[in-house]
Amino acid sequence: MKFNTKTIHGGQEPDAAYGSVMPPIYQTSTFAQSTPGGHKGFEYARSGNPTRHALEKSLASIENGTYGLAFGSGLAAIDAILKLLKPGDEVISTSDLYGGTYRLFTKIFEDFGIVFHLVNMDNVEAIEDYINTNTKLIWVETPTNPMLNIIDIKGTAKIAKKHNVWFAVDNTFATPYLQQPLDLGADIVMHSATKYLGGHSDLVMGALIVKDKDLAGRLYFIQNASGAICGPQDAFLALRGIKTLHVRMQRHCENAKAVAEYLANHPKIENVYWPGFTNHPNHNIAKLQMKDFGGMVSFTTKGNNYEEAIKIVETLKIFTLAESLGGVESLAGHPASMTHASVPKEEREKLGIVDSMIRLSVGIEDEDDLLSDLKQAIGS
Ligand code: P1T
Repeated sequence: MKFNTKTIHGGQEPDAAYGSVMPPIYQTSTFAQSTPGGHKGFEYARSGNPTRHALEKSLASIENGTYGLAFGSGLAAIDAILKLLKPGDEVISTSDLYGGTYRLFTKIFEDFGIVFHLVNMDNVEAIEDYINTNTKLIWVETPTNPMLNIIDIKGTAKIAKKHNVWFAVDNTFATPYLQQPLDLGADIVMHSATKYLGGHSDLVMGALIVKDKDLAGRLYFIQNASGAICGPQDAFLALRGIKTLHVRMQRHCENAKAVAEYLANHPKIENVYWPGFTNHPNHNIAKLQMKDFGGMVSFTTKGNNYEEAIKIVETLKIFTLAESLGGVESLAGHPASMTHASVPKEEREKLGIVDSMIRLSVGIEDEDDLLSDLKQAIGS
């Protein structure tokens, strides 16, 4: 089955009870048993719920995995991966990360004795310098949030395999429409399903997808033991969102290209970050491992003018100033004060997340309206 069919049918069958084409929302905490242990596959809704199960099968299908797990948020999904580790274990991660992931690493798990090496992965061979016998996990976000750097998934997978460490990819920005990390050698794919998978800014959810049975069993054990599951209503909404992922992504990519090109030619804009530019430092890897360049664009104002950036985000009308991304509607964010406020200013600036940076999640509205909105907000 091809991807555009999998989003609609992958892992899905009409419901066994009445043949409903969409799975019912099983809004229940528990399931009747005829005798202790005598149930129809579900006993308690933290351990499993048929609506969540339908979503988990869809997730596994679209990422070319075997097992899917749905969580209450993207961070809950990352939290579950980190619980595979023990004090003293080490993680090598991209330095350029969603601020909440950085906070989870440095403010929670560091206190439990996990050691994090946050490194620039432009050259994946540099990863090997940090590998030792305690290394258990390589964590990659690609494209990164908000700098839109691209990390070589295949190259990283080779290093992970050589040293026998788990390799996880946060595929939130790309989605499986653009890249399928398990096919490129990753062990775990993670999503903030809050974003493109849900696609309509109406839920908060996380997802993990793996191929390996033993790893799936360990992650399921953590999901059930720690309990950060998603509810059935949200599972239903995510399933509905996934069914249009391919058509939405196509338009996100087209509109983002138009926005990036408009900004790159604007005299009041300093830098535009979008992996589709041939002069983007990782453009060649992006071309190799992604089908298109995604719906996210970041930029800075001329002379790193903070006041000008704030004026722009306040003046935009169709782009709503808000956290998050990946919904059908366009959003604008100010990473330094919003999504990346938990990264210390000095660290942020080293990564390029300056105070005049604006991050756009380009939606699927009419391209002309989006460009007009930017024009009226930025001026000429
Ligand atoms: O918000 P949550 O569903 O818990 O997902 C966390 C997360 C993980 N990984 C990436 C790449 C993300 O972008 C996020 C969440 N990001 C935002 C809320 C944001 O506006 O960037």
